[in-house]
Amino acid sequence: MNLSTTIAGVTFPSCFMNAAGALCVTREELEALGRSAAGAIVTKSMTIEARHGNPEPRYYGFSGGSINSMGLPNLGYRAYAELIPQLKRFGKPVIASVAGLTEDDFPTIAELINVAQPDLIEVNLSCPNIPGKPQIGYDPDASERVLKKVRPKITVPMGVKLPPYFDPAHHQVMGTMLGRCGVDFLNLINSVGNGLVVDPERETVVIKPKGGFGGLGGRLIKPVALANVRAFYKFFGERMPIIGTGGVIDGGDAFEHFLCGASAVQVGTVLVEEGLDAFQRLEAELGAVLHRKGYRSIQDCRGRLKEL
Ligand code: ERO
Repeated sequence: MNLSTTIAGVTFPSCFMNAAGALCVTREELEALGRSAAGAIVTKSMTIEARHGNPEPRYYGFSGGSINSMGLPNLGYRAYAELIPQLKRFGKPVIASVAGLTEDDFPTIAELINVAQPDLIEVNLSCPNIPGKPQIGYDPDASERVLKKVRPKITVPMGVKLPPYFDPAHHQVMGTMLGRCGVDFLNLINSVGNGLVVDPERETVVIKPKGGFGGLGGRLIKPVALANVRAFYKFFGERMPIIGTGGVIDGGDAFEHFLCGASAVQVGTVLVEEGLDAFQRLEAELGAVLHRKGYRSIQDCRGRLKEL
């Protein structure tokens, strides 16, 4: 089965890739992604300075998914700028995920990273885990300022990783704003921010930072992710490629993302829990679903969700 896909003119050999944050901080992890069956190498969101991140424990997996408050551990943008040309030798697209602790960090990082020529740059406006820093993606004016500063600094396609929205009014406001900023693709969604998981036996929270509050991922967020993919797909139609992220545990979950309008999917929790072998399993499972349903490619089923 042909599981290749295209995002903003860039061809991916497989529609499955890691979500920024999952097994993609160090050189070793990024090279392992290069050798794996993943369709791309996505870097951890990078800041100006290298960061150790928040105190541990900061990730917790449970039956419903995961909660994390990693706090942006990363090597710093200069290190990723040096690594990217080497990562491109694996022959699959490299997506550089750019974050920042201030609005001005974003264009600074994007400009140098662009020199390294990743295939695409993803602007992460949705980190939920920096104490005292609200998610930029929940402020349309701040989001517009950042995107308009980044756009002229880069020559590769620019995408935006957004937090989940829970009201159609917010999809409209953000969609209208994104249409003014030269955005080439969307990644929907980042983790569902500031959830709380409780261990009732120990009567404790399960992660240390921020009193136990953290971003939720995995199985339990799939309906929220699908709703955001669908809402933005309906807003933009075919002209805005979407990477669906959230709740992809098996090939059937990926198929649901494609029906809602995604062109590719990213996996976070399942990758952390299962390791890189997850990619081959997901590809086999999706191939079987598409074959059983008579589709020959992802493009064949993309956006075809029926309403009642
Ligand atoms: O804590 C983090 O490093 C982090 N966790 C997430 O779930 N999403 C993020 O975007 C992120 C950091 C940018």
